[in-house]
Amino acid sequence: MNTLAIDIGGTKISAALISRDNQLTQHTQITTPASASPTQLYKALVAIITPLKAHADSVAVASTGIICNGILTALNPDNLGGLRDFPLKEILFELTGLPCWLLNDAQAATWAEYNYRRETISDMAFITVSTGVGGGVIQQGQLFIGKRGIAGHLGHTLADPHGPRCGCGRYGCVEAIASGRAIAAQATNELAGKDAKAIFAAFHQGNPQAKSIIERSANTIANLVADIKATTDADCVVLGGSVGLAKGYIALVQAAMTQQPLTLQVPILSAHYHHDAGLWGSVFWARAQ
Ligand code: ADP
Ligand code: BMX
Ligand code: ZN
Repeated sequence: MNTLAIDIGGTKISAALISRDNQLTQHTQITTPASASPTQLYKALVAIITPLKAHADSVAVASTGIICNGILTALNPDNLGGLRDFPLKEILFELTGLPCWLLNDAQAATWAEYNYRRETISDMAFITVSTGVGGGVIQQGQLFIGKRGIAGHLGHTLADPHGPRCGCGRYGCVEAIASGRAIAAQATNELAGKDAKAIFAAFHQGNPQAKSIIERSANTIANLVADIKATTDADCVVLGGSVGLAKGYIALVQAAMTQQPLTLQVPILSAHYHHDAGLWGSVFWARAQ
């Protein structure tokens, strides 16, 4: 039998079946509803779960937002239509009748990436640069979740007190400068209205504005990595998410890292599970419970 793994992000919802012997099949993906109202999210979950549920005996979910006691609340409501107190676990059980395990998306991806490296490291952090900027921290082999599920929300640490307002209500969060949404929001003139993917394409064609926005994002992430090193003495920091995995991005973060004091430098690696780190992590987490 399989676990039905679901990853709910601010841009896309993906799902797959993952068997006991780690075969991933039936990978599907839909766009996260723009408003993500409770009704819209419910409909999206029905659409993604219905074709797969008959082949599963459990459900593992990685979701953007704060997950506490199976309830989902956005920290940055701009990224998920202002969802509050969405009873995700209850709804999944209602839709499948199967046991369900839930984790924040970046915490789940952190758990997957740690498990891949657990023979050689004990302390690491993961950063997803995606719709938002998510994170997770492992110390001595333990994933930090926190009593309220907030631990590791690294995207809402301060990058620039004079920076733009973040959807969480704070000014100058890492997420408000470095995320895919923030990259798009900074674009003007010939790049106005383009998404982060298109801005990366312009960057690779030599567009100076795209270069400056993407370098600002990468510099901000490099500063965050140095903060993580100073706080946790991590053995490495792993990057994921569609911006984090975009061609050339990690090299920019690594280059910015060389400007940091040597003691605060740390190896920056690309996610082994690529775009599926959340799916794998949620399943590994469910098995470990
Ligand atoms: P989610 O946040 O739903 O997990 P992603 O990790 O795909 O989804 O992140 C979505 C963000 O990544 C969007 O801002 C999108 O424009 C950007 N993006 C998607 N594909 C690429 C790409 N190939 N290169 C750069 N940015 C990308
Ligand atoms: C936001 C926050 C985090 C999430 C991160 C990455 C919400 C809805 N999400 O900081 O919980 O881990 O984005 O999420 O408040 P993604 O949607 O970019 O994958
Ligand atoms: Zn914030």
